Amino acid sequence: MPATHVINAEPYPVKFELAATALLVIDMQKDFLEPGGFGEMLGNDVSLLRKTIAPCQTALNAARSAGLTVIHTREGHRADLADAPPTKLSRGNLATGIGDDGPMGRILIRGEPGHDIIAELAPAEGEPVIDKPGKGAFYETDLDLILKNKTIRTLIVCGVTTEVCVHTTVREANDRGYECIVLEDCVGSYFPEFQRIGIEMIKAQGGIFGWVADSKKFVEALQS
Ligand code: C5J
Repeated sequence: MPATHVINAEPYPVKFELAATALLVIDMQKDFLEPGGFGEMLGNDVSLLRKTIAPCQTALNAARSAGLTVIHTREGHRADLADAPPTKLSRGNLATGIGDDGPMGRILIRGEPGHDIIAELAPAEGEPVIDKPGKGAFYETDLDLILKNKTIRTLIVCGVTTEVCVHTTVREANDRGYECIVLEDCVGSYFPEFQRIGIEMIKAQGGIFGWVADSKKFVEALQS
């Protein structure tokens, strides 16, 4: 019998099977969560995202202890920027934009210190890290292939930012037939109203994009 758990999510409780579930940690990178990165260059207060770190650690530890598949993503580009659409590069008329030198190296460039995942949530040995050029984790990556090969059907979703890369990825996953359970305290936005509405949009209309729970409910579900 496969190990099945029930999470007390909204809009209604939902079952997930351990062997068919992955924890997906989206873009918990220095470039978004630490001063001097892409997030700050866009004019944001990065401290607003930092409250997600402790709940993400709780979810990550619980997932690892339960033997769940854990997958991390990072948004970023090749050093030569060949994979960055010109529209993305020019957007915002930024003084310091993608590819420019910043305090943590070149902004949003693979291999630079700012592109790396924050130390608190560093990937463990063997956990896949998906480098994505877009907002969605399925766009031009091998995430779908990895999930299919592992026969994953349910994604427990953490990361930043709620209305951008988390939403885009959840929508992509939804259209590909995955069940998404977003942990509300593990996802964050620079805009409190976008956080609230972003969460509402996922669980509205009977769970149009999936379910919403939190790190505590996730731990309780794994222990039940
Ligand atoms: C953004 C992301 N916000 N990871 N990226 O540009 O959400």
